[in-house]
Amino acid sequence: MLLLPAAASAAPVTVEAESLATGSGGTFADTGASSGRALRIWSNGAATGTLQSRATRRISVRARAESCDGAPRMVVSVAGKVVLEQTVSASAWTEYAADVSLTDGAHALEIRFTNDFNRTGCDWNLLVDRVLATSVAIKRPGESDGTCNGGPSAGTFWPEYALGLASRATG
Ligand SMILES: [Ca+2]
Ligand SMILES: [Ca+2]
Repeated sequence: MLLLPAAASAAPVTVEAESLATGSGGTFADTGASSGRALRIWSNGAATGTLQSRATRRISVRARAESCDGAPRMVVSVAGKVVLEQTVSASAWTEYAADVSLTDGAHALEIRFTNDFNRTGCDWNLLVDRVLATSVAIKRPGESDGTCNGGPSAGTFWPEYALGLASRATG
């Protein structure tokens, strides 16, 4: 009998923000962005599309802000459920991520800008490059992969393993 490990990884899935549909923004060229373009959401509203999930366990959104006296708020939903709610204060491209657990297949993806602010010389806009869905949630260093090799259950801290990782990392 052949024992296969549980599906732990699949190729990451990328959704370019500039491919999303929105009535509240527009795309622009950016040499620092994935695929050379990004989406500027300039007023309150959503950009929507489809995420093809393959064992998705983590969503990472690459975003940045045009801001002053505060910062735009980004709300990311998958299949109608909020998975990430984040103030985007960085003016350089930054990853904002959250652990999720999605069933395989197509899910509605929505990125919403909720707090536009505009006065003379100051306008908040939410800039989004892409959404990356990966299959393995990022573990903190030292967390066990599970009870094989005599370790504790998955997710608990295992100092000996962490020390082994650290010594191997510096060796
Ligand atoms: Ca604006
Ligand atoms: Ca892009």
